[in-house]
Amino acid sequence: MKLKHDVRLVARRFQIHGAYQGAAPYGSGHINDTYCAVFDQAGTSVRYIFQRINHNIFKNPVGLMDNIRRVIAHLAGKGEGEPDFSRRVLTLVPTRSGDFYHCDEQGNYWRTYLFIEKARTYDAVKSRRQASQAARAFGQFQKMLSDLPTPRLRDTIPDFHHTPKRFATLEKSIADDAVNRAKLAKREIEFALRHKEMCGVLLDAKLPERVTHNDTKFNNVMLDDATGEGICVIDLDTVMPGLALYDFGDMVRTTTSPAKEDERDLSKVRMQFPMFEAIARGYLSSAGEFLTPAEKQLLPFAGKLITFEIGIRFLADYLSGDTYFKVHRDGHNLDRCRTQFKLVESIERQEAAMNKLVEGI
Ligand code: ADP
Ligand code: GN1
Ligand code: MG
Repeated sequence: MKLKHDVRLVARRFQIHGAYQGAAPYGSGHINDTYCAVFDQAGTSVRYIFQRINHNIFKNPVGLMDNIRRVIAHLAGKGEGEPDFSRRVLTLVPTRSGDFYHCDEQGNYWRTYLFIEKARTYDAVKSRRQASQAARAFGQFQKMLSDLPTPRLRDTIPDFHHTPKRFATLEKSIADDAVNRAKLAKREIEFALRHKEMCGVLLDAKLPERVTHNDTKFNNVMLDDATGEGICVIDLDTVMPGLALYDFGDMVRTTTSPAKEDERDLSKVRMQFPMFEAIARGYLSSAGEFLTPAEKQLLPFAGKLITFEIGIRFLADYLSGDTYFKVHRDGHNLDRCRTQFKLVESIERQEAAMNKLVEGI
């Protein structure tokens, strides 16, 4: 298969020994280009992850890699000596000149990670145990980064979870209607406009700034094949200062519904209360010790808000002609928006019970 990029050529710049055997696109991320490449090392096939950083979205790839380097060094320092330590933290492979990224002739920035074997990510959650393990791992991740030494990490995307600004972008895309699609998304636009007033709640709550992941999708944590344990948090591009609730909110969004983010049969999309309970307990088992009462109380609301926020981002991108998220079919971003809004409705119906549950943990 002809790849979009010459991974073989890129691979030569990294400190990897053995003969390059081939590479293939990997995973289902919406932003970067990820490849799994295989090398023959003394008769054994060894896999590596190669990623091209999307520099249209991450405007400062060098600064971003410096964030990631610091985060990994900090996590690795804490885990040293633990069993299976090398599978619990991502490991960057250096280039031949000793950097952690390579800029190719087209101006693309590349990085390489050791492949974490005997673990995988899932696009949709299958069991309460998986939900709880993912949430525990993300909570642990926040806890371990709570004493990251200064300086403050860079904002790799400014205002990433600033919901009112996301809403303003949506309003502009509705007004511009650049590709004449607003008429195809009337109901979704109405839904968004009806929910505008909740956008500022987390910002107004004056919650503490922490180091957060900011993209805690269920497929950004690797679960161990043998034990099911949430073994390694991945996709560190958006690790930066943020609110703990952004991370919990995105867990609710991606780890409580049995359906994939782009499911077209909306009858399959719902917030399953037992899954919410699993992530609330899993997250609080690791993050409970540092969260303030205000943060804890807002956990269910954050689930609703972050689901709404990603929904309006998909909608704005649909209306602007699909310039941000990768799409694989017509109307893909609108389909994604619809699942998010369906989930918001499902959360709304159960919010009182969700609040009661969290109060009791
Ligand atoms: P994106 O930003 O595009 O979502 P990710 O960093 O999440 O990129 O990687 C995409 C997928 O590749 C992940 O969902 C995971 O399945 C796989 N992956 C990423 N890093 C590793 C790794 N070090 N070892 C094994 N698989 C990985
Ligand atoms: C993107 O890179 P990926 O696919 O893990 C996006 C997230 C969205 C998510 C929606 C940098 O995440 O913010 O929540 O898609 N990442 C960026 O699935 O915008
Ligand atoms: Mg990802």
